[in-house]
Amino acid sequence: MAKNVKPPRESMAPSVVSLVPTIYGNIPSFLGARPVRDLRELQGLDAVVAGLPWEGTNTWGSFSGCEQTPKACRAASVRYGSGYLPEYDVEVMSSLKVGDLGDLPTQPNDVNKTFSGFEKAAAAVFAAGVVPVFFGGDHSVTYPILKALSATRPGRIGVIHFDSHFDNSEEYGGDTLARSCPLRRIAELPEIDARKMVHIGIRGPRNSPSQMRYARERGIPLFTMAEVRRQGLAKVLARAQEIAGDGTDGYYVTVCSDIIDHAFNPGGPLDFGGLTAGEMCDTLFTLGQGPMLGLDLVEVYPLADLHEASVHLLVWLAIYGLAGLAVRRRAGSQRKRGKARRTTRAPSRG
Ligand SMILES: [Mn+2]
Repeated sequence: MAKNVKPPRESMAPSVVSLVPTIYGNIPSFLGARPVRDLRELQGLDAVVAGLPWEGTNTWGSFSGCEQTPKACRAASVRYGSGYLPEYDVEVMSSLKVGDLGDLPTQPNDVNKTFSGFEKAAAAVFAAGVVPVFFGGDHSVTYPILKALSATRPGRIGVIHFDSHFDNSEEYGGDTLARSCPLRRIAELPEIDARKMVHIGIRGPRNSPSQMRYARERGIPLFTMAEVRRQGLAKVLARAQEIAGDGTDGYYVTVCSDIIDHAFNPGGPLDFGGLTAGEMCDTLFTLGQGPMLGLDLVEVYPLADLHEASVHLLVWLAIYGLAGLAVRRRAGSQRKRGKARRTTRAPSRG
């Protein structure tokens, strides 16, 4: 690292790449976050970014390469300096202690070994009380994460799922851990109450009647995209927070990029009629301000991503989610300070 190079003082200035710590090879850490080389270094962090560079069974033609998304997102994040959002006057990197755990190891051709590694690392993140932001990978990666999270808080986890698809198939070509199956595997976990899961934005002809039946049978609340348009997004989000937060310690948010209309998501799946990019940014800012226990962003294909538009979009979504978390933490510490002041000022009753 060049010693005579000064870091940019303007938070909007792209970080001087030579000053951003690398996470591996020549890949910078996410928004210049502190690299976390050992799970013991998680203590004291507010949030941690981690890559889940896994692609299992392919369910449609050329949609692949999503194991490259985490490193593409890290490289793209350099454009956003410290992650400042003027519309909310929040600067992510000065408001939160964020680490970058790098990419979790995978074992090609051994999904079980790979997922048990993901689960173990996620368990350490949750045990340290740190909010993870995971970059997939395909959507199957959400299952080991929820397995780890629900084990720490049996029966007390909500799940808010944004997707054009149910992703609740029993199997795909004999693979029960394929990208079209994770929501079913999650609903089957004994520590998960399926009625505290919520599907939002489901639409279009890449779904099947049996998937709809499964959601109904298990009592998983469903807001199709038609329903989102009818009620309005704000109302649906408020209702989803109520459902996923009812009697739980909080909710986990999983986002398939095809919740967003393909017009805004050229490097994601070909699904139309979805949310705009801006609507999804605001959505994550809103959910981040609630008891969000973790977030994943999955199914972007860098090899098909013209101008890296979808990769940048995922970075934006992560920043908006983290900004929401920053607002929540700020409100929390103000409450704590207020309480401490009241306690010191309170007249002695002894
Ligand atoms: Mn999807």
